[in-house]
Amino acid sequence: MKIASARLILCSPDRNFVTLRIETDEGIYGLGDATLNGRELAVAAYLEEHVIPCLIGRDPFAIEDIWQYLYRGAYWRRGPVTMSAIAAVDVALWDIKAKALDTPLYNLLGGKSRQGMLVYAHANGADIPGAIESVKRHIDQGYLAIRVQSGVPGVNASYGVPKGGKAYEPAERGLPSESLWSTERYLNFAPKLFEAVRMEVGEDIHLLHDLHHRLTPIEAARLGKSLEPYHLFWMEDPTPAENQDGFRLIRQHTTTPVATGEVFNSFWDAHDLIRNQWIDYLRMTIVHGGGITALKKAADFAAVYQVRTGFHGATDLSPVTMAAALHLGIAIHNFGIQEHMPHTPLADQVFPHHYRYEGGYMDPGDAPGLGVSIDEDLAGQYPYQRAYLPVARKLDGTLTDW
Ligand code: CS2
Ligand code: MG
Repeated sequence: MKIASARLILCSPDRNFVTLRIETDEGIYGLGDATLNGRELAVAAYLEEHVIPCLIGRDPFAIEDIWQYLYRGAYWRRGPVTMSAIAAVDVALWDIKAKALDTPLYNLLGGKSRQGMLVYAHANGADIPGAIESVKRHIDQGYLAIRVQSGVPGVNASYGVPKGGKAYEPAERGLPSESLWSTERYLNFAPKLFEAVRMEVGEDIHLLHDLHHRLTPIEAARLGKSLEPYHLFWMEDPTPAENQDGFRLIRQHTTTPVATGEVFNSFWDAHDLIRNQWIDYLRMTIVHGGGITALKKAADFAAVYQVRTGFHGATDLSPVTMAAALHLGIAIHNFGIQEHMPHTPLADQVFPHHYRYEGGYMDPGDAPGLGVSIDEDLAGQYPYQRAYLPVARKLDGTLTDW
């Protein structure tokens, strides 16, 4: 079998997605997600101009060799654009191989090592009563683990809280909006939120919280400590992770478990965090981290240190990435939890898929390959539109991490 052609499908069914379709000379095709939120066309150009020409005529079964060719062979390494492009190729090739062997992809990754995968939902509200209401709605849908975000009094737009009660979606069409942030107000508020939620839902529901890189290490340490009575499943992205030593400081002060990695694009971003046991959950994204080939290695390294996975699963990753995360997660031993932020009905229609949610768990389904296809006619009705993530400023106007 040979790779005969490859092309990109750009579409915007409620949000932008970049999808790579690789075709073989035997009629089998594979899909890979190449979406990098707010920078979509950079990855599209990288694939179109630099990667696709190198793929034609290669053996699609030689996944490791093609991965190394695109990584080492480029000379320039890492970065979200490069790694998302490599991931798109990698995932499409795994899809092809599993389809060719007529088996669900998880069987090529070791086979199922659990029946279902615990997932967490997103609850949010403009204030504490609103957040509690949202948590209860998710409990009614069977979720056993729930991330809770709430508006903070005196802060005009908190992370994870949508305008007008809609489902949270991180990108906005047009130019970036700006929001204001106050760490002081947030730090005083967050323990009150979790005290109220825990009181309302009891001890059996897992609660998670995303700090979205907004604190310094010592601020995150204070927050982790103040949240200990409410025993969170994790606090996510407590501080920017470029300086990995910051996590040592957090660890010295609190037993609240720590998750990070959604902006990492290489195993090397996580290496020190894992080998020093400064984190408990690795949240890398299949698409931005170099695909299944790269994430399987990162997960196996993490397993040695009892660090578990919590693959990023926001709506800016297409159903192709969600399927890839589910196939990998159901196979590896150190799976921890999977983020489940459902796509809009329209996005689900554009990407028909076999993965399913039931009673707090998801599974990838048993269709050969990834079990995801794309309705190109429908996709064609929703062309790409420029969109950005918001940027954040402190109350005095200083630009800060969103
Ligand atoms: C978030 C994301 O899912 C998460 O935990 O941090 O919503 C993140 O903001 C987006 O993926 C950014 O594109
Ligand atoms: Mg996050």
